[in-house]
Amino acid sequence: AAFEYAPAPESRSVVDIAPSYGLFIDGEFAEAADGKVFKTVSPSTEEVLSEVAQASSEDVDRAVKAARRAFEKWSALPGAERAKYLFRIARIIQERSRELAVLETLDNGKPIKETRDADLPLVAAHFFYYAGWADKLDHAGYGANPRPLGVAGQVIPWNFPLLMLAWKIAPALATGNTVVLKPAETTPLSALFFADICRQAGLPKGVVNILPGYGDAGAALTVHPDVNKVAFTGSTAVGKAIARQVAGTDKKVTLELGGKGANIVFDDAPIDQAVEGIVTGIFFNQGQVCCAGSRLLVQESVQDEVLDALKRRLSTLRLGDPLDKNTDIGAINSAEQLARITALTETGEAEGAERWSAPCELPSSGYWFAPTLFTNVTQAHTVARDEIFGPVLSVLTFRTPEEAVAKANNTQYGLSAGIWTEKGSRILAVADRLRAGVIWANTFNKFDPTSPFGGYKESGYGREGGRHGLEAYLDV
Ligand code: TXE
Repeated sequence: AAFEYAPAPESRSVVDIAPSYGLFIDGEFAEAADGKVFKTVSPSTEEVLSEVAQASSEDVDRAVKAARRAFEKWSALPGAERAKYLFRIARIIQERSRELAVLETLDNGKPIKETRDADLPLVAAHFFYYAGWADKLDHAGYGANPRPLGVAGQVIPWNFPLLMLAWKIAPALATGNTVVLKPAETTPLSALFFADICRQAGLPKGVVNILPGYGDAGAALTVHPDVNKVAFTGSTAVGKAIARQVAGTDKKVTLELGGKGANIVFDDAPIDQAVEGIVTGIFFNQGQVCCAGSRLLVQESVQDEVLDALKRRLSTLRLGDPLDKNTDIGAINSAEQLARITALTETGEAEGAERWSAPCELPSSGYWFAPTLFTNVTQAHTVARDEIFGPVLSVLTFRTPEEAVAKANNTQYGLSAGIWTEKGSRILAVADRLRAGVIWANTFNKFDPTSPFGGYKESGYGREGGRHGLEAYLDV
């Protein structure tokens, strides 16, 4: 096949990316039935990293058949035996975490600091955590002997490719289901490395199948008659389309969709700490986070102080080569996503919101966007309502806790929120009235496999993580 493959500079020599990859079906790497391939590029340089087989509905059918065959044996294994495989996978992830972190950074564009310190430790932690449940399902509170559903069709996005895979695959396998997973088209590589890890761990053939491809393959997977459970993380539009398609079937569905999280800063908050939390809330992973704190609600009396400190802090962030350990802000994942962010910020300016961008030089190749704030924002502005999914923070103000709650809840979404205050009683009172699945107090974007995660309203339904995450994969 014709492809361009740039030999790796020294910094990437920890990971050996092959010039081409197949689909992973029934324990083997295979070409797509129609022979189609697509290229995956590094968003920070636009170099082609590899050429990957592109699944079609025929491949989906092959993979679902393999997963169905594997289900009979896998679901009949004692939980303690399934746990051994999951523990083994978790340990191999730890052993290969340097390689996986570099790979994820190359394919996604996010800083190595994040993949090394956040993504990879969490990926391993999810496999360890759910491995621990595999032999304790009778004690999970779902009655004796809860049953797995069968074949899980899982479609994931590009913002946390390996972590979203872990959120989906670890609970599915622990509960005795088998999996066909489609990674996002811009980030297929870490899922294919994970396929290799499944082989290394001796996981029985067909228990995990990985199908790189586009939305058509995702759609074919979610509607496949022999898929019993659909798990989707991605845009609200596609989530709704999936819900419509599976309506009237017996498939169980969980959807984790968009968000427009409010980060609420009260006047008694420790300002320096809050500023760090605002930065983590919206600039972690370039803001490409479903639970990002993309709306800052700051109490009017401390607005100037918070914004001055925030602008000073943003001026110190280092944007550039994501493989550099000092980089804070990496590349936007794709040209399409950059275009979406650009269009929404242009709308913000056209509607009269005031734009400020951190002074930083953007590299000449790759997809980049400087950390940006919008002030003078009203609730009617597009930048206060639509998910931007980029490093763009919209700042609104409030006077009373009641007004803060009303504004925070004034959104179609309901995934996350943050509260910054010294008063414990206020944290509890405000959190109680926020319609969001995850609420952080005096911190933001903290994740843990023991905590259920998921949304209210148009952010979707179902929970992933924790004991609740088991329920999505069991007949109770
Ligand atoms: O999402 P898509 P995109 C939001 C965010 C972003 C916007 C668009 O606002 O700007 O969505 O991103 C697969 N049936 N989020 O276009 O298309 C697709 O191949 C089944 C928030 O990347 O939803 C990919 O694997 N699957 C979100 C996955 O769905 C389909 C994370 C997500 O892609 C499909 C990502 C179909 N008809 C984007 N069409 C979050 N919740 O974190 C596409 N796909």
